[in-house]
Amino acid sequence: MSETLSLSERRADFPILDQKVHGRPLVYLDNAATSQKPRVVIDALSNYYLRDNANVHRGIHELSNRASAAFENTRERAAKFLNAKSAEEIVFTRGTTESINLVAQTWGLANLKPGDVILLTEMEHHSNIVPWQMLAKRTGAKLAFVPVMGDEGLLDLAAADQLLDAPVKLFALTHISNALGTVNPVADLCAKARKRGIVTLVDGAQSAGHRRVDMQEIGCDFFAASGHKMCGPTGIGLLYGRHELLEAMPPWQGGGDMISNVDYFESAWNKVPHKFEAGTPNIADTIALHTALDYLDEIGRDRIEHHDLELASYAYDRLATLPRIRLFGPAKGRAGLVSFHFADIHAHDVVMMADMEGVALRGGHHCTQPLMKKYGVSSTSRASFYFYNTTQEVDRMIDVLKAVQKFFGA
Ligand code: C6P
Repeated sequence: MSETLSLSERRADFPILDQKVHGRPLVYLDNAATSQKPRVVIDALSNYYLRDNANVHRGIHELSNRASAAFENTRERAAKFLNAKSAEEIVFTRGTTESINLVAQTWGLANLKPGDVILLTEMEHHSNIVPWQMLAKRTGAKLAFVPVMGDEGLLDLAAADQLLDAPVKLFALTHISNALGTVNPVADLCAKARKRGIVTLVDGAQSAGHRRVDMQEIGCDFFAASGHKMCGPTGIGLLYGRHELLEAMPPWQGGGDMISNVDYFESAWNKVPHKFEAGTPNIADTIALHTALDYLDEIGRDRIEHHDLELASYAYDRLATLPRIRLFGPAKGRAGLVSFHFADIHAHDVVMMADMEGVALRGGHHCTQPLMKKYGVSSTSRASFYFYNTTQEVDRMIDVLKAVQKFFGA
């Protein structure tokens, strides 16, 4: 990897990376599960609690004004980060999962009827399957899935074309697969859906912190993301929704802040996006997310994307030299993760042995059980990268995996 691509100087911003695990320097390769947090984000959290802590949208005192302004500034910042048309199109949620559930429970319940089709893909995370199954049971709608082709893990786009011609009401698909590293052509697919009047939702859990995600370019109606996967705190996520849709949708949870007027028997709703944010929100984490978004844009999301691709390609090529390995996802143009399976060695054994060497991987079904079943494996091992990871860390992972294979006599 060329020197200009190396973002390893950023490692110093992440105090957690500078430690030994089981006596070995930590190699953190579980970034698809959650990213680490730079010191500026940790400082933003503690500064808020040290100086500004108050409830938002309620008080008239100075601390409440400060907290409210910082909270709403994050909404502006998130709108800019996603290139939404306005901050009103950004709803704060707990994360991708909650964003998708919100759409299912509001837009979905209001719009779906028996026989309507909810189109998903075979590579979706449980968060983009189960809420739709629950909705289908309540409304009588049906689920259909765009097939994934072979171990390369690309969507069957010809099949997608045909499936979109069924009476599809919603097409919900992931931007980047957390189990394969596939990057889906979401802009093309959303354009095809839009032509047929189909509403689209893009699961951006694995993309938002790793590349530019532009709502106008992607052209989706909804986009879901998690702050904790993009250098932000846990417990704060984003739902982008096209304004007309948010406006027409009923609220989800009832309570404080989501109303404009309450009587004993009737209430009127607040304007969007507040209509969808009942109760005291996650103020501190929202404010610290602003810092995380600034931090990512200061590095440059194009650089991060390039770094991800280079590192994942390097890892993929080195992994491919190991015996009895099955690699998942595309060989070229992949996102910053690699998923693999050793014949006769369970992923949990791989990950436990790697952990003893200080290398943090993830082994399991990655919340994509239907996809694992399709591939006939119960689990895979996964290394997922971020801009602070280095080729030296990939080399250490490969050494450890060779030792694992030797131990198991593979
Ligand atoms: N994937 C992983 O290790 P939450 O939990 O709401 O922040 O994100 C859910 C989610 C939704 N979609 C995709 C594509 C995801 O990858 C995830 C989270 C983690 O791969 C935990 S299973």
